Amino acid sequence: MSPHPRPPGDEDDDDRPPPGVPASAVATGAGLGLPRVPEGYRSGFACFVGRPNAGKSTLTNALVGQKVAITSSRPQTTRHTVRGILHRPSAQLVLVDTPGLHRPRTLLGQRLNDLVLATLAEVDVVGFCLPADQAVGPGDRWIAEQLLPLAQGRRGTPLVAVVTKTDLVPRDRLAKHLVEVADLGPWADVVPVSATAGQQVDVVEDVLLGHLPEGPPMYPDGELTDEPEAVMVAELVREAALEGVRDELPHSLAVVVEEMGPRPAADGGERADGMLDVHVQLFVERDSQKGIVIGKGGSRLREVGTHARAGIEALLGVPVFLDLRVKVAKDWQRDPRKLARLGF
Ligand SMILES: Nc1nc2c(ncn2[C@@H]2O[C@H](COP(=O)(O)OP(=O)(O)OP(=O)(O)O)[C@@H](O)[C@H]2O)c(=O)[nH]1
Ligand SMILES: [Mg+2]
Repeated sequence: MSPHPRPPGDEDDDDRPPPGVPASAVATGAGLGLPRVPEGYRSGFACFVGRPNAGKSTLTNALVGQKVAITSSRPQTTRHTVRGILHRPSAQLVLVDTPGLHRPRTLLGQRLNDLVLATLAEVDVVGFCLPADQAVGPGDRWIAEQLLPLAQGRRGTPLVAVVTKTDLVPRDRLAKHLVEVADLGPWADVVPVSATAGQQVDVVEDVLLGHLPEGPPMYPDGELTDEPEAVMVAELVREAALEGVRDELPHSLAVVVEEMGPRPAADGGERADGMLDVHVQLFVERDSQKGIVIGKGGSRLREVGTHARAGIEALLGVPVFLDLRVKVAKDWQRDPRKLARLGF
């Protein structure tokens, strides 16, 4: 896994305007052979922040219309910034889903928080996600405090409070919650949404798009994410492995794709079905965890493999031979060298 996505604004993508070309030339496509951009076209970055488990990744996927970020009921599922891209006739919105902000207990936790705070500084609009089924707590107040300077700073980044999971609470409780959230900070908007019930997702979209500056698209039409395939594959395996594990284990899991390539046919040539060989390494922090992940006679690991393979085949569009191995990397969450090796 390589959780090193480019920060917003980092222009090393071939499809982006070449450096030194004035934005106006790009906007009209003048002399560059680029497609014409309609008058008033908007583009920019929005980032979702919030406590772990607030529903940021689920909302990102709902807005993009495809799974670009894994989700789970375990806190701290997201461990790197994931970009999902929305294409509209008059706008392009790059959504940056971030790890949940929390009180860090490990070096990994600290790194994740730092990553979120760095991302915040570079986006055009921030969506602060607060779950409707949980009272506004000290964690939310702390995040609101971190956001305040963004709104007051030179960029004057608009802050939108997004009250998630509205399907979980009755209307009167939601109304009270919305008032509490409104009092928490200088929000440009407060929007209630349920990503799983598909309620108000379009309103979130409209509100975020409304805060984007004018500018040309940054990604080619139809591109929904810039996550490398190997990262998405590793994430799908981690999502499957998170299912049904408890306590500390979700935090202790890390997944890396070791190798991915065409599976040769029996005669050594190419296979007609294009099957891929995918070798994946799962890391845990202790021997006891290794046993849990593998399960009795390998039963749990087989289930994880079956589940993950379905997702990977849907993503890549070819049959996949998935090989999963489990290894112990003792206390990797607290070890700078191991963190580096795992890409953090
Ligand atoms: N009922 C309901 N559940 C939701 C909704 N949105 C998310 N969830 C659930 O909430 C849990 C957490 O969702 P995620 O999207 O993974 O949350 P997150 O904020 O990305 O979490 P981290 O990556 O850990 O920070 C999952 O079990 C989701 O299915 C919603 O609108 N309604
Ligand atoms: Mg997430």
